[in-house]
Amino acid sequence: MAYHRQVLTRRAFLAFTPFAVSAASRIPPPAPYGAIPSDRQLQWHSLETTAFLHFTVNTFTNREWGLGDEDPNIFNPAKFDADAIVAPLADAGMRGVILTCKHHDGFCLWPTQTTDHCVRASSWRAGKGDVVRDLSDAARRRGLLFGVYVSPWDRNNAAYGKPGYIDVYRRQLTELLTGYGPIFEVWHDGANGGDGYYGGAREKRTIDKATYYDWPRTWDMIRKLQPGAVIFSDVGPDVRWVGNERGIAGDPCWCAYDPVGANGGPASPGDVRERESPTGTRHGSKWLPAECDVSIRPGWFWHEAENARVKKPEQLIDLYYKSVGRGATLLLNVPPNRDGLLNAEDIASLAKFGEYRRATFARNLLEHAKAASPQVRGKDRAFGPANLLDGRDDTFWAADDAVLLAEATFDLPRPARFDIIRIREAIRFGQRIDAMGIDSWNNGQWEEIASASSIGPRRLIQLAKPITAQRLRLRVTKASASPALTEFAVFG
Ligand code: FUL
Repeated sequence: MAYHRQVLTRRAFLAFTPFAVSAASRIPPPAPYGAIPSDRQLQWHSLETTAFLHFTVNTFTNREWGLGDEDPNIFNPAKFDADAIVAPLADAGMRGVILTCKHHDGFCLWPTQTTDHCVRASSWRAGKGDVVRDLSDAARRRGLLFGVYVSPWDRNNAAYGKPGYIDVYRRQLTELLTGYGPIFEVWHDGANGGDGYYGGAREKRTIDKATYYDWPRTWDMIRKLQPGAVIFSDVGPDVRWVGNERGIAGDPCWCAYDPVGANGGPASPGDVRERESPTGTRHGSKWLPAECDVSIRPGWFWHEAENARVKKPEQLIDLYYKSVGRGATLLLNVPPNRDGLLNAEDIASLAKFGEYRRATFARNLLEHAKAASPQVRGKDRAFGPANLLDGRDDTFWAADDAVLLAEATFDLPRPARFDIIRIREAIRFGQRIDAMGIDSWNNGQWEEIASASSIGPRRLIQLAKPITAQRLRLRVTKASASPALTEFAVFG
């Protein structure tokens, strides 16, 4: 519910703010440049970090990809507790959680009507359990959004590779999108086709990735059932895979992207020229921002042998800067174990990661600075640089249409010591800035302390060492349209 309310608020805001600004100032906001985000994408950008839960029969067989011939009875997480799984994720600052409702093995974590290969056939809770129900409820109780991973590839289903399976897949999606409240993201994996059990056939089935799934119809169906949900795949249509499973975005990382198939033809989920996914397409035609999926462990599923190889808090922090800090979203996988709980090692890392984020980003040290700029749109305070410091994302500093290079200065009452800089563009007007620099006033002159290319929804810059400054300057050094920025912040 909360999610829909937020979407509506955002929509109302998008509809009215430009008029409100222009009525007050008689100066309209800038016209959008190039591709722009939809409401659902704007909402998704604001999440920053979300969690992935890989959980299925593999957790019990110690595999990464199940064959599809597993006995449902092996799925028996005796101490499964959805609230206990969600709590450490929420404490770490995760704003949503995506569950592998069905992985490639085809085992469904909810009592689906489409197959017997599901929790109903397992001895867990005498066949009455529903992992999707418990986790979606627990997520909402903690204020997290809920999303679904539903593998297109199904190594259990006898119809996989034949036309009939597409109907099964759509019915599975329909059950998940109509029975579990608001869904914020639908995740389509790119791994498609190969060896499997396939109802006992035990053979290799290859599909034509471009045509088999008829993706446009499935996406249409998702739009109708959950209009607020973003759809993820190698090619979107809302969120793109970043091109690696290490959690690292490109630098630059542009929000626009025009995917091309591996062989230069049309792209589809599972068939994309991966080398372009990390950076996107600078002047691409679609707003298709990157999501960085990565596991806290070497594998996606829980394996006893990997308990000692859980990423340390410092590694998670580093990944945060290399994903969220480059304008992407971090989707961090934390797999439940055979008890149906998170492991102590994973919880410990998450806790420190959360503490770091809360402590570091608590307060913009520039909050009381005096901001000035010679380039203010229509010389109107409604577009002045003070908007960069007010902690709101509906106000912004903007220049006149013909002005591509702009600068703003910030004078603090007292020197501040900081080592992190955060900048955000007002992305509802598109990604306009190509490069910028940040200077500090030092011994009577400006000295560049940082620079960056793509900004988009967010750019975080870590300085090599903390600096102390009382006067700072932000310079847009290259732009494709007059700059519009919503935040400039420093943290120590
Ligand atoms: C991959 C899958 O094959 C992995 O098992 C995992 O689910 C990962 C997130 O996507 O393509």
